[in-house]
Amino acid sequence: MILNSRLILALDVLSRDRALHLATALKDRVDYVKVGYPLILAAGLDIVGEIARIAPVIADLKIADIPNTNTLICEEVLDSGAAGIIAHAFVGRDSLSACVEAAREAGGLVFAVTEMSHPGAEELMGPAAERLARMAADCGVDGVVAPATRPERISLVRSIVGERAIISPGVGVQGGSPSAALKAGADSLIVGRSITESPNPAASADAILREIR
Ligand code: 3DU
Repeated sequence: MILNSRLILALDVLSRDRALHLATALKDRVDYVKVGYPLILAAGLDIVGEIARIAPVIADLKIADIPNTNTLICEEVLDSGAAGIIAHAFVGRDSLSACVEAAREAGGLVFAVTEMSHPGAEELMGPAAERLARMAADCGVDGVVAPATRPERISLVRSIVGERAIISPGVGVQGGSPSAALKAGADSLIVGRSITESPNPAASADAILREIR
């Protein structure tokens, strides 16, 4: 995994042109560009390959299906140029292992979601997060996604996943602090709207980079 700037851009915009413009403007400030349903549904799967020619792409499809369907989804998105995928852990060991195997075949990275950053995640995911993190590590994921909105949860997940990467969304608009998330044990921050909706995305990215250096 690339850990230079420790910033992953969440490119949740709905226009192909805007996506390509932002990826180009920010490529030297971020390690990966995370592309998910909003952009892929709006611009088509080819956008993954187009962005991948600018910066490495993590496809955030939060894959959560039976093993066979997970394999098919992973193969499609990895074939289209993604360097990594994000899958849900809660679906179970067999489903997550299917994603790990597909990623290995393609030479890609796989990250498992253990607990999400929004308030609703405290309802069901929070109480299960430690078990999910343990299972994800057992399955051989490259990393996990843990909430920057709850730095203490990042520390807990770190104690479970050891050297595996922790990537953390939830800073900025969702209220999390970039430096607190890294101090708690995150390796990289996933940041979307604080950058993409800024009048000056590059300056906003630079402000985060200054804070975490
Ligand atoms: O709140 P932001 O605009 O910085 O975007 C955060 C991104 O990370 C967004 O793409 C969202 O779908 C993703 N994400 C979470 O916010 C929380 C999670 O637990 C997992 C992914």
